Amino acid sequence: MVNQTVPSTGPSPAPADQADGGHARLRQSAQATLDGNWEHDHTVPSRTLYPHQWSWDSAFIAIGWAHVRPERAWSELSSLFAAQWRDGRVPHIVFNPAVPATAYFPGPLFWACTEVEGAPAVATSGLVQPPVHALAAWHAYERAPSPQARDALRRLYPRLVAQQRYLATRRDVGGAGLAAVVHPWESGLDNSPAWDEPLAAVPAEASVMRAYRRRDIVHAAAAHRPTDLDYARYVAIVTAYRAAGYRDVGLAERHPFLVECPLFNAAMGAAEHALARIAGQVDADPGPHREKAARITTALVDRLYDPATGTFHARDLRTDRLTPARTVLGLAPLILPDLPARQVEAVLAEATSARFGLAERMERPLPSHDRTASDFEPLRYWRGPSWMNVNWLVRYGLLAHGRDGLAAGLRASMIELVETAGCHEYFHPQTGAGLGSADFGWTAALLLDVLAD
Ligand code: 2M8
Repeated sequence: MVNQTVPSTGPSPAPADQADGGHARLRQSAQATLDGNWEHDHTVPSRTLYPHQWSWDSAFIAIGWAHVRPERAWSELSSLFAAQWRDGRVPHIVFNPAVPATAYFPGPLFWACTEVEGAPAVATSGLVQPPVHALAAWHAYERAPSPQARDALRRLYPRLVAQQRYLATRRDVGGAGLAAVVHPWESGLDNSPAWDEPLAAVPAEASVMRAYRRRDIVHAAAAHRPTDLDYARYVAIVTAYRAAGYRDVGLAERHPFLVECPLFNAAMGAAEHALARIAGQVDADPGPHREKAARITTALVDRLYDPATGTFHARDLRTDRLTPARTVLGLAPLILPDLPARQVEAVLAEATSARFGLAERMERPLPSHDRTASDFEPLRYWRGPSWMNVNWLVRYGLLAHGRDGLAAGLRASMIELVETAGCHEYFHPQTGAGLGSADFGWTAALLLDVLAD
């Protein structure tokens, strides 16, 4: 047994650290990252790689701000929703006009959205990202409730409802109650192996990228990013959508990439659950949100769960087949509190298998792809590395289903990872080394959130 009276010879933690479970410095460095990325009314994901506002980044970042400067959480979300299109879509990028157009590819000139009817005056992209905003808004409110926060929630509520309406109507290309993503960028997991099959069907040559200047590989190693062929296809899909004026009517007949993603749709269902709770605070009716949530969960299980693999997959609407990759996307439906017990058990079996390694004592957080797969790439972006946001979502789901021991194991591994490597964008899933951008927004924000529990 350690004699507590013997003075330690190692560096002793500062008094504030002792009072904070040893995490005061970690918390300070996470807040410093958020402060450094703050830009008048929003937070950039990274000053180098992503110098504008990103949609789902802002949602996760708002959760972190709620712990340290709650007014910024609401500014983050309201600045994003100020760029909402008339049809309800929340753009995946809101461009900061003060940043040179060439700082990020593809920039505002490539998207050419300000000319599109129903787009806002500020330059944006024409795509969306997973609708995690209602969940984030509710979580931020619960973390720091106040009359000001409730007013902000009240102002946000109709915009969150319009976002859901856009996805549930214009994006229900498959006609079964799920939303389709029209570009891998919409999934947020850009080069996930889940998209390999549908993406391979998009005609493109890597050589077209000679006509453009990728900015990402100026700031990050090319081996850690999507390939030129991936980018050629990303550009081809945007070009097709842009040529159609970013209209969704007729997508099934003309668009080259149409996929139902398990994470995206789980977020859409979780958003209805969150809206039901928000409705209770803003004098609205929670009933319709609960009904919509139940329908989304049923559709998700019917269409994206494969009893043969015991996990959720993406459905390629162009072939009407599930794509075979077993990625971390398949674990995301756990965030639905009404996921049936059978699917909960199956997803937990998948998560605790050697593929993902979830355990009450685990060395590293979940990877983005099956560790045992032949196409697992530990350095390349969403094809293997660990990311804080998907780990946060899975932990949220574990807590929702009362799996506190597993949630605690995941939390400890997330904290240890960032404590050792810093607030990086993503991490080597075996060594824990930091990859991509340093000082990354959602890593800092979600660390603050898990530290608070
Ligand atoms: C990454 O995506 C952008 C395109 O949207 C890119 O690679 O340039 C993804 O990790 C995405 O999930 C994230 O929202 C964005 C900004 O952090 O970067």
